[in-house]
Amino acid sequence: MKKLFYLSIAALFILISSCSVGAEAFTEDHADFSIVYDELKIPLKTFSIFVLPREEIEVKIAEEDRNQQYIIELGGKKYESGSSFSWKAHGESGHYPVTISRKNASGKNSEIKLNVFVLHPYSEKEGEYIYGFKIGNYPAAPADQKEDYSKPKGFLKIEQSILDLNLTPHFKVEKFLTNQSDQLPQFIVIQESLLLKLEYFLAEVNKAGYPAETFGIVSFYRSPYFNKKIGNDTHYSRHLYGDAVDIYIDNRGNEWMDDLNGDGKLDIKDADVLFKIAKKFDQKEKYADLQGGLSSYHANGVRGSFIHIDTRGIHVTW
Ligand SMILES: [Ca+2]
Ligand SMILES: [Ca+2]
Repeated sequence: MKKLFYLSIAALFILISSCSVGAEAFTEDHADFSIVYDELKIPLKTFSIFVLPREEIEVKIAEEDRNQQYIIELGGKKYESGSSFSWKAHGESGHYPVTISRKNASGKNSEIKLNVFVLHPYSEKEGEYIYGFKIGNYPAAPADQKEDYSKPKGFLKIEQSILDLNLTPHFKVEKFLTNQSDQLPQFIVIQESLLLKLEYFLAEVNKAGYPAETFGIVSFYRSPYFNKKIGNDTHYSRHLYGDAVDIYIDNRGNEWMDDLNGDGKLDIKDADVLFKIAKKFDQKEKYADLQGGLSSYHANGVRGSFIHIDTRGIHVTW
């Protein structure tokens, strides 16, 4: 009887410790295959893409994973292929979930959930507004960088119903709200490359010994109107184009950068911890396509220190 008692105590202990470990440990949440969309290779079990109404979408299976068949489930129908899937996006703006899974596989890593968001095309903007939300005016693109600085193709509408939705394993829609307004809906610009960089960088930060389940976000999308309003006089901030984000680590949940370097002070040295990891990140061959701008910023009266990262294509620091 006594033995049974000790056994159950031991079992309980194992149960409790495995639960707490499970709750804290960061997992990359990669599937056991990758898809390729718009030249981005995506291994994440949850990802999101942003397209125009009726746009042709092509999702490929990564070359090294084409040794078997895959099933895509979209619009209530299933299709099978060993290499790629093409379809036409819905004509109406909204959220259209798709799943891609390995055929005859049932493991929890054998499926990728792909959120297809059909954007509101830029042409729906009337004057400085889109459906009552102020955007302002995008500047004409500089002649030498037409592609990177052309007007966004469309806007993602953020409504209450999608706030809790995961765009990627560690970032929900609510993370990308803009400070421009505390009302919904909001309209933002968002790029897939930035989502991928956020997930890969979060994984690298964890590997570097700074555990975090997600990042706090100071600022993601800024409309030209809002960017000007908060005092930025640059017309070409990457924040206007949806591929820049200002981030910090906030495991304490007080919306302020944590004391990452453990010196008892909350200042730019904590942001510099992330800066160093981000610099190494941009130099890795594996992440060459996700390189971008990088800078750390001092805390001020209303927010803690943070770093800016983006995916402009070249590594530049300031
Ligand atoms: Ca904090
Ligand atoms: Ca510190």
